[in-house]
Amino acid sequence: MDESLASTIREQLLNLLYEHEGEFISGQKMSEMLHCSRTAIWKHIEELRKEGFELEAVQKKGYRIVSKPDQLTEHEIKFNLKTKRFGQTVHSFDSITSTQEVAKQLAFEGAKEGTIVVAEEQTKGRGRMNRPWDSKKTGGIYFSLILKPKIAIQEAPQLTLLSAVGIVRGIKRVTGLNCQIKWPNDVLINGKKLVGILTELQAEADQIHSVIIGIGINVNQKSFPKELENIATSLYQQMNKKVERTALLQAILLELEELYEDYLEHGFAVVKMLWETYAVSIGKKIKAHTLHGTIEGIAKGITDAGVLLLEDESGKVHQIYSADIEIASTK
Ligand code: BT5
Repeated sequence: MDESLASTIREQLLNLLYEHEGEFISGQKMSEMLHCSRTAIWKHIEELRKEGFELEAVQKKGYRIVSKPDQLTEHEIKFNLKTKRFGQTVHSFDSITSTQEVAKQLAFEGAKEGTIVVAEEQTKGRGRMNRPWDSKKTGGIYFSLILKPKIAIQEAPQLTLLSAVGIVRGIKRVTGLNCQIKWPNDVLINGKKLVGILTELQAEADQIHSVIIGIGINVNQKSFPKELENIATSLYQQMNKKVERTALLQAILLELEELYEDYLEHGFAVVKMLWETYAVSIGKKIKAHTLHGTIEGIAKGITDAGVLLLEDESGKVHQIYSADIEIASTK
């Protein structure tokens, strides 16, 4: 059979099984609905089992989904996804250098806004300033979202803050956990880093062509390499149970889309307000390590552009555009 036809039948078969989740559907019915033989259905069922689906077969009743593999494939992500655009086009990979690189290329080639690139593993996952992002196949989510907002270049950092808010809300919705945001791009839980966000721009002559939001979430990792043990955490470590990554990704995409639509229509105000309710560093004594040196002071808040305001001992307020933040005390 033609390979693409086989994969469409398989996809339709999966949809049928999902739609009848919790109940049996007979082989006869499936073969009628999908216009193929019962032998073909049986072969596809076997293929799905090899992929990690647990499918129960009972004589005279048919087949039933017992459990599905927690894989971030296009089908899994798009099934029952409630968004309009975010995640409706998916490029998924088992292993890749960095989802950022592929997303950049796709954006350059005209990919639609909302397209995501997702991978089970990145061999060159990176953070800001080319720092490495631990992206092994140990249960994290690594994805990049392509945006094409009509905003000024200097407003683009607002999208990092918007992303952090969407992620915190998605995590809360699926797990019930409350995370905090550390300016500008860390999502923390109990003081340890759970999520990193990397915002990269493609622009020409003052005009944004696309913004690629790269998001790495520690979900089901049971442990981390030595150098990260004290600073990183995963949802699994926090809850002592596995989290379904597809459901989490879907919830985050939905939160991000809602915030983004509001942002494009009404501006940064709502995101700013929400961001401040989740922010951990505001009002605290912090050290901002910038490319030009370290400034110490009290974090006063963020401006309407998403810039951090830091008041030093002399009362001078510095505008911080980019830095690594160290929270010096709980004052
Ligand atoms: C970030 O950088 O936090 C942004 C990370 C973005 C990763 C995503 S994954 C999908 C997409 N594709 C990519 O290639 N990247 C994006 P930064 O603030 O510079 O933090 C980097 C620092 O976080 C490292 O120097 C480590 O100290 C720490 N780190 C590395 N891996 C980590 C992990 N898995 N969990 C927590 N901390 C980690």
